[in-house]
Amino acid sequence: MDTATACFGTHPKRIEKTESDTKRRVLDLFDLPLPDLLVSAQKAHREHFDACEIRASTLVSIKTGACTEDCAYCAQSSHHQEPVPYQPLMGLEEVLEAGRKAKAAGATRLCMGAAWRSPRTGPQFDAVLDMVRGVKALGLEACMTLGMLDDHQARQLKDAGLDFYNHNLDTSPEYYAKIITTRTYQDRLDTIRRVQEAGIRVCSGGILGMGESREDRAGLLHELANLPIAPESVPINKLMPMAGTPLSDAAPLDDMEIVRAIAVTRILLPATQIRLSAGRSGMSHALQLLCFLAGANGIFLGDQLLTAENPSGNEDKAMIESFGMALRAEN
Ligand code: SAM
Ligand code: DTB
Ligand code: SF4
Repeated sequence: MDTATACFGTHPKRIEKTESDTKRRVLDLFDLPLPDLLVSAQKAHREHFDACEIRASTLVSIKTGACTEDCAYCAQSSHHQEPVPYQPLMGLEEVLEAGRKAKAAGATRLCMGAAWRSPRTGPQFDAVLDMVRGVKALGLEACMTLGMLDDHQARQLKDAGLDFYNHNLDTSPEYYAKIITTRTYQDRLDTIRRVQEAGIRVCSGGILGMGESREDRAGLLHELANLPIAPESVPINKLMPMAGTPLSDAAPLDDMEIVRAIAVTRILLPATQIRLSAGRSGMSHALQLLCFLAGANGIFLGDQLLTAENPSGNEDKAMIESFGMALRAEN
C-alpha cells in the first residue's frame, strides 16, 4: 500500500497523503474474491478502530426544498416533478431541540443539511454560525452541509467550532455530468480544498446505484483516496429513488457491490470513518452486518435522513445489540 497513514490508538487523525493509488489498483481490489476482500478490509479496520463500535450521527434538514441545483437523485431540486415542500431556514431553538434529542438517543454528531447551491453571506449565514456554536455547546460534534463555500465562509465556520463539513463528490469525474449540470466536479474539489485549508475535517463520499459502472465506483473512490488530504469521514449512500426525479426508476444495485465498495474504501482509507448512509431502510440486517464487516463504522441514527426515511432509532439499537456491537458513546 502506497498510502501514508498515521494511527493514534483507535482515533483517526488527519492523514497526509504522500503517493497515489492508481485507478487500476482500485479496480483490482473490486475484482478480488469477496472472502479475500473482506479479510483485507477487516484487517485494515482493526488496525485503526474497535471493529465492534458504531458511530452515530443524526441528520437535521435546516433548510428544505426549492433548491436551484439539478442533482438527478435529489427530491429537493426545483428542477424535478414532485419536489418536497419548501421549508425556510429553521430557527436556532428547533435545531438545538433536534440536537438534544439526537444526543439522548445516542448520537455523538449532529449533521445539519441545507438545500442550497451555496450559502448567502449575511443574516442567514450568521444564523448558521449560531447553530454551530449552539450544537457544540450541547456537547455534540457539529457537521454542516450547505453546498459550495468560499474561503471566508469556511474560515467563519471553523471559528464557530465546526468539526466536519460534508461535501460529496457523489460519483466519478466521468459520470458526474450525467447526474448534475449546474456545477462542476472542479467546483466540488475547490470547496473541499477550501474547507481543508480552513482546518475543518472533511466528510466526502458518494452515491452508489445511479446507473454508474464499477469503473465509475472505482473512479469515485480513487478520487476520494487521492485528495490532497484524505477525508476524515466518507459517507457511502445507496441511491434512494425519489418520486419525480430522473432516477426514480433506476435499477437497484446488487447488494454485494455495496459491500465491495465499502471494503475497497476501508482498504484505501484505513483510518477514515466510513458511514453506511442513505438507503439502509431497504437493507436487511444481514446486509448491514456485511457492510460493517467490510469496514463501515458509522450510521445515521434517527427515523428520518434529510427528507427520506431511515430505520427507527429503536430498530437500529436492537440490530446493533443483536450483533454484539455497540454505539460509541463519545466523539
Ligand atoms: N445541498 C447540499 C449539497 O448538495 O452539497 C447539501 C445537501 S445534499 C442532500 C447531501 C447529499 O445527500 C448529496 O450529496 C447526496 O450524496 C445525498 N443524497 C441526496 N439525495 C439522495 C438520494 N435520493 N439517495 C441517496 N443519497 C442522496
Ligand atoms: C450524505 O452523504 N448523506 C446524507 C448526508 N450526507 C447529508 C444525506 C442523505 C440524504 C438522503 C435523501 C434525503 O433524505 O432526502
Ligand atoms: Fe440541492 Fe444538494 Fe439536493 Fe443538489 S443534492 S439538489 S444541491 S439539496
